[in-house]
Amino acid sequence: MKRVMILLPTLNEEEGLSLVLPRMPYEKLKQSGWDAKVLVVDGGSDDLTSKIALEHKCQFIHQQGKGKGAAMRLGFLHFLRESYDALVMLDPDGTYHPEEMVKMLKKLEQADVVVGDRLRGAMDPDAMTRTNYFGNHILTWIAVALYGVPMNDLCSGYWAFSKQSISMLKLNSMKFEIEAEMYTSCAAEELLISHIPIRYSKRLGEAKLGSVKDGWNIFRKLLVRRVFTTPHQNRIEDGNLNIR
Ligand SMILES: Nc1nc2c(ncn2[C@@H]2O[C@H](COP(=O)(O)OP(=O)(O)OP(=O)(O)O)[C@@H](O)[C@H]2O)c(=O)[nH]1
Ligand SMILES: [Mg+2]
Repeated sequence: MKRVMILLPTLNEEEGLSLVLPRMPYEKLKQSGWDAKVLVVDGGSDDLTSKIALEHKCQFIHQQGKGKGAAMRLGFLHFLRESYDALVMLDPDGTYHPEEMVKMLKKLEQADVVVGDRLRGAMDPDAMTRTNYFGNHILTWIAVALYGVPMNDLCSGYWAFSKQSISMLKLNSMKFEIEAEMYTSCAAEELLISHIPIRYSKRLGEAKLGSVKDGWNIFRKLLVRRVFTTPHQNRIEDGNLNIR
C-alpha cells in the first residue's frame, strides 16, 4: 500500500469539516492502493473544529501563527518528516468534494502535481461570487502570461502532489497567496502540472478570504516570484502535533 496524506487547513470550519470528514473515500482509495491519513492544521478555531477533527481520528496541529499559507507549509513539513508517498490538500469548507481525490491520485501517476480545475469543471450556480469568478480568471491569465506554464485555475484549493514535488517546493507565503506560490515554484522546478475538472459548491460557514485584499496579495506574489524565483528565507513555525 502507498500512503497519502490528506491535508486540511481550518479556521472555524466546524460546519464544513463535519460534512467533509465522513465523506473521505477511504474504501475507494484502498481499492486503488492508497492508505490515507488526514492531517488538520488549524489556525486557532474557537468553535468545534478541533473536537470534530479528533472525533474522526484525524491528526491535528495547532499552528502557532495564523494564515492558510503558513498552515499549508507546516503541513508539508510534517508530510516530509513521515513516510508518505503523496499529498492531497483541500479546503474543508464544503466547496470541494473529497470523492474526487481518487481520480486526482490516478492522474498523479502521469504528473508531478495535479490541480483540481473549478473554472472548467462543474461550478454550482451559487458557488462563487461574480467578483471571485472574474478575479480567478484574471489572476490565472496573468500567471500564465508571466510564467508560460499551463495553469487553468491558479487559486484552486484542491491539489495533489507526489512526495518528490513537495520536497522541491520553495515557499514562504503566509496567507491566501500560497497557491500562486505553489504554481510559481512548480514552474521554477519544472514540475509537470496536470489538470482535472472538478465540481465546486457553495461554501458552508464564513469565508475568511477578502477578495480585493487577497487578490492583490496574490498578484503581488506572482510579480515578486517572477523576479526573485525563490524565497529568501523559508519560514515555518512548528505547531503542536496531537496524534490520535
Ligand atoms: N490553518 C488555517 N486555515 C485557514 C486560515 N484562514 C483560512 N483557513 C482555511 O483555509 C481554507 C480557505 O479559506 P476560505 O475562507 O474558504 O477561502 P477561499 O476558499 O479562498 O474563499 P471562499 O471562496 O470564500 O471559500 C478554509 O478551509 C479555511 O478554514 C488560517 O489562518 N489558518
Ligand atoms: Mg473556500
